[in-house]
Amino acid sequence: MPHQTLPPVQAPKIPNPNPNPVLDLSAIASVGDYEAPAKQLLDPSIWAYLDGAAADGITHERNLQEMERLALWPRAMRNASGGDMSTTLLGQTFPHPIFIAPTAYHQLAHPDGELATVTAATALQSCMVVSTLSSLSMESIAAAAQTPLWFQLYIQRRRDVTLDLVRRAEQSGYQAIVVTVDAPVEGMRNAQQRHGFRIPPHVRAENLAPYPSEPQAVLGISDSFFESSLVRNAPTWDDFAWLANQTKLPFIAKGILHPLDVQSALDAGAQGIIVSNHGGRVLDATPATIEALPYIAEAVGGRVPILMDGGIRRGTDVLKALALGAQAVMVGRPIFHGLAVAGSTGVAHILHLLRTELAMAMVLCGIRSLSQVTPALLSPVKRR
Ligand code: FNR
Ligand code: LAC
Repeated sequence: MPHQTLPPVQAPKIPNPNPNPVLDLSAIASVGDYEAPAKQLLDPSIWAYLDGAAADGITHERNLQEMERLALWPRAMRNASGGDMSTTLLGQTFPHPIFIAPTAYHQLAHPDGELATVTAATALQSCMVVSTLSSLSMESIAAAAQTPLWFQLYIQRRRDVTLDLVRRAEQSGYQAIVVTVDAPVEGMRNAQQRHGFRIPPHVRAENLAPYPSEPQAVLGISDSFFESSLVRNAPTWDDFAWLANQTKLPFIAKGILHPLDVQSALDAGAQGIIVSNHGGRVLDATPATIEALPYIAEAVGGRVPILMDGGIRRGTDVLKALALGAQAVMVGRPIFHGLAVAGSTGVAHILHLLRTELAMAMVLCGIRSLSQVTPALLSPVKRR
């Protein structure tokens, strides 16, 4: 029998919203294709913040490289019709496992900021995790959302302020609190320093605007970092546990990389774990998240759901993370690339591409449902 010719799968072309003649957006076919035009459009110091990583960027690169080294091991002739990509977490079913990671200040990339992002998330039915440091208020983002929202919490120095943030999230309909546990201090942001990055005056952390600003620690040459207020006031699992007791919303710990931290998180009341190294933006020289994931999955032992972020750029990456024990993934930097190039349309297109690629990879691996995804989907042979 002759080969049947498959129709080419066409990504919908997006209209060029940029009058900038230097940019040819007609060539955008993948998530990665958004990066170069985004860089071209943004001020170099803004790019250094949005796309940058800590120190030498080794962890960030490793997230991408280790993902590439893994190989899917497809199975043939297994019909996948009737398949679906839904995933159930914390009692809630999501139509697909591709979530938007919490990231600060979307207005740095596009004037519509988080409103553009949440519109895209709604269109593609993605769960969006809204950052404590969003450039629009969590209330205004929620008012525009018709998709599940989670609120990412940076525990503040003052407990009353932290609690007020949680109450506001409850009142505006957020369905979970994601507490970021891997960034008590900022990390060596050398790219930002080299470019003299400052948050421009028209952008601010709108959620924190009602509260007195926290004093900035300035470290003199002979001051001990360990004794600085930053380190002295850094949150601990006790704060997490105290907070988790104040609300009915599920608490999820974001930024777990070591399997020995899993029990501490669960003891403190975490009902979900996000394997993350903050996209390599805090501590450089760590394992990639895809390397840490199987160890954490083993430590969790199915007790709570696991999500992973860092280096998700393809539908096949989603499948790899799911094969190693995640139930969903989150995407960070590409959201900014989409925002910078085409606002809401760009973000929607990025989510659409990832979702389509995941569906295609499932069909090609003969998988009908994400519950059929197991470690057997990965080949033991890795790229060197
Ligand atoms: C982040 N990230 C982040 N995480 C968080 O918990 N709260 C935050 O406010 C931010 N802000 C933020 C800003 C920017 C510009 C970036 C790039 C990232 C980390 C984010 O949630 C996620 O862990 C990584 O971005 C995932 O890696 P990829 O997808 O960027 O490779
Ligand atoms: C960052 C902080 C805001 O990664 O989490 O820039």
